[in-house]
Amino acid sequence: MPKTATRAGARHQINFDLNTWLDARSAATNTALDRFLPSEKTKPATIHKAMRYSIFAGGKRMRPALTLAAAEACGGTEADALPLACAVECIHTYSLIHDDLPAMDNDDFRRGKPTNHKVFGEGIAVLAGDALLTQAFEITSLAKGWPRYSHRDLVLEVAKASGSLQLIAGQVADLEGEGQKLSVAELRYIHERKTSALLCCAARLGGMSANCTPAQLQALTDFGYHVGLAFQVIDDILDVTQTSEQLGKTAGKDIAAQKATYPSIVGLEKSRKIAQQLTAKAFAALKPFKGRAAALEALAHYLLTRDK
Ligand code: GRG
Repeated sequence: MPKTATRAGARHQINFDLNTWLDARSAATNTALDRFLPSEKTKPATIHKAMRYSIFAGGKRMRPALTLAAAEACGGTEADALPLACAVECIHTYSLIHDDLPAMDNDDFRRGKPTNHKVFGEGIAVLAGDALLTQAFEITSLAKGWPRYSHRDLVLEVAKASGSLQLIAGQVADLEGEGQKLSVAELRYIHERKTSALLCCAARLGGMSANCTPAQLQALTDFGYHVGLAFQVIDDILDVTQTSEQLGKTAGKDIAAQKATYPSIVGLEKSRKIAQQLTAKAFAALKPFKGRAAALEALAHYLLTRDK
């Protein structure tokens, strides 16, 4: 992991050991998820096996990391942020299971393993996704409420990001855009909803778990929005530059499905520039934290330079 990152165009020394930080946060997230999800033996065992199969298939845990890093930046604790980090990961994993179904992207591999429906069949995969979505709300209800952020606020935050105006809207536009020539503005509409909404929600929930100030919440919103957009531009780039083995999912899917992407509309070089510009805006959003957002900075840099 490089320890320097570009902040708003200038070389900026971060001196932050993200690998060690991420290993510890991923381990804490996995332990908490293991506690929140019913065991594989709980009846009906098939559905709990299917939920756990995808949750523990080896995702990068970037959304929980954003929640925990945002909580740290606002002076919060890991214990208070963990339920919300797990809730976001449940929503994310549900969306991947459904996205991989034959009725959607029809993918055989995810997180380096056969997709949920390949192992458990389509019916159980649909239900495993549904159950993880529902589980996310149960976990959210178990998080601590605060003077500034009640349980109602937390539930609303998760519901809005995953509902028909955000995550689902992005997926609808993505499906309807297949085979169409889209403008950059139309592509950004998809990215804002399909990807950025949940990353932004992850960062905001971290702040909310720390009873952050309205100014801090606004900074996390700006940060999450731009990091989320950069994340999807990089995802589009990796789809054409990496192998399926490296990605743990089928590479080259966007071209095969005739999906509009940044590389297909503006080319690879310009796409890389756009991802850098978006990341610079994310760094700029962290100004109010005055150096207390080292983990968030390191994460934004990692998301820009990742190779899988
Ligand atoms: C309701 C039927 C139904 C389906 C919902 C909302 C939805 C389907 C799908 C979401 C769309 C989607 C998959 C967006 C892409 C976001 C993205 C780039 C995901 C990959 O995230 P990573 O790289 O994955 O963080 P890991 O596996 O590392 O967690």
